[in-house]
Amino acid sequence: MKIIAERALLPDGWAENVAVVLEGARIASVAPGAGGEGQRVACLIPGMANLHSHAFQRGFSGLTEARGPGRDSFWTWREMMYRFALSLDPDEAQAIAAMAQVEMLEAGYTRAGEFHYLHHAPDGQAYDDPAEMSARIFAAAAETGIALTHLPVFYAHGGFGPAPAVEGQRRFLHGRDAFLRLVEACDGMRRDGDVVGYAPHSLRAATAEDLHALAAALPDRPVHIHVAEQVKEVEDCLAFSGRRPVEYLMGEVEIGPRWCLIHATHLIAAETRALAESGAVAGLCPVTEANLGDGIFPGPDFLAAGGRFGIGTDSNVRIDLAEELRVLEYGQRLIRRERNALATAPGSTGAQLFAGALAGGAQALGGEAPGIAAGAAADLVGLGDPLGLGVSGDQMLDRWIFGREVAVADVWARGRHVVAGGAHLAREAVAARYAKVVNRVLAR
Ligand code: NGQ
Ligand code: ZN
Repeated sequence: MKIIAERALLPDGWAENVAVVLEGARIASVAPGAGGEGQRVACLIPGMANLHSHAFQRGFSGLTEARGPGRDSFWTWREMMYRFALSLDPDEAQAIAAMAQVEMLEAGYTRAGEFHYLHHAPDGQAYDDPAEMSARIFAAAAETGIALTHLPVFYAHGGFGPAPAVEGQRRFLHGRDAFLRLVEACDGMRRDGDVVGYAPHSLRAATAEDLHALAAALPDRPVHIHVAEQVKEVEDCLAFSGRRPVEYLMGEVEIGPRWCLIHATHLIAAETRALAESGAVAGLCPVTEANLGDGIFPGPDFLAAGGRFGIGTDSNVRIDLAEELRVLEYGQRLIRRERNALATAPGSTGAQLFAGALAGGAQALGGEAPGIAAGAAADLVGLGDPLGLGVSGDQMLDRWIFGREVAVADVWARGRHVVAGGAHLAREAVAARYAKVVNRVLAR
């Protein structure tokens, strides 16, 4: 398979008339200025990593946007989310995950970091195969073609203290030994290019002792954790430990480049600096963070300190890569009353956001270094230029992220041409199954 890109974002910058030859799951050669016959794309960029997803939550997108009797918050949303989570069987979870993955690929993501905690049957008992629900995520990925970094979640407690888990959390819970067996089972499900990491859910769900034990048992893997997303979590952590969440986490375990701190919204200056200097990735999920009313990450200070970030679709309320980058930048503009707030050097903000998220996302998900180069994985996104604007590569990214004319047209995931004309090839079948499941769940 040969792609001819009018412009392509290569590791050392934009090039024109680039011939990219794919062989199986890899890029065989990249030749700028070559032209020739092949599948033409206006603009070719590397596929992005979506570093944080809870696939099942795609199934109740749009169902929590009505006001309840009191003041709504993250915590009232979480109650509704738990009720939804308790109702899903494995077939339904797989159908929803496939829909989410189809939309991720259509958005330009070629790898999903699935932060997976819906482990057990609705009554809280393990399935006959305790890894059943993880297997469903892998099965969805086999159908859709997305590369997976599967992050089985360790969830043992209901809050700081530790407080006992509540009834609504019963499908999430493990002891450490059973959890390690789950990770091992997931290792056995990997396809070529898949990665298995792990994720202590949060400082609420895992104690410092849990973190130590897991780090010792599972070295050399991506480790993800939710942290400091809500002010209440900061207050509860202070009351419990006298320290703020990120300060507490970094004081308890060695945080380095294998770590990804999801949200890390509420930081004081010392935490921002320490997190940046650790080499860990801040896993930002701007659309979900806006939807849930979390707050705004101190992006410019973090970047100025050399911090690394990636982006995730988290609740999957809306899966749109360009929108994540746009909302990330707009949050900063609104709070700082500035423009181009997350660009660290003169030049295209879209290109800098894209490059930052590309590098940070790949680091957080433990995949290979991304990039359009011979020998690299063939994870590629073709942006279309339907108006024939013929603009520069940087302008294509800025118009895609901030404007409307440019959109994802083609996606190759591990060499498979899964999105053409903006639509995933399995979209119809996956969407039909998904619609049935949502209607069934709503009727319960
Ligand atoms: C989750 N989601 O695990 O799905 C969480 C909510 C929690 C986000 N934080 C539950 N966006 O943090 O306890
Ligand atoms: Zn999350």
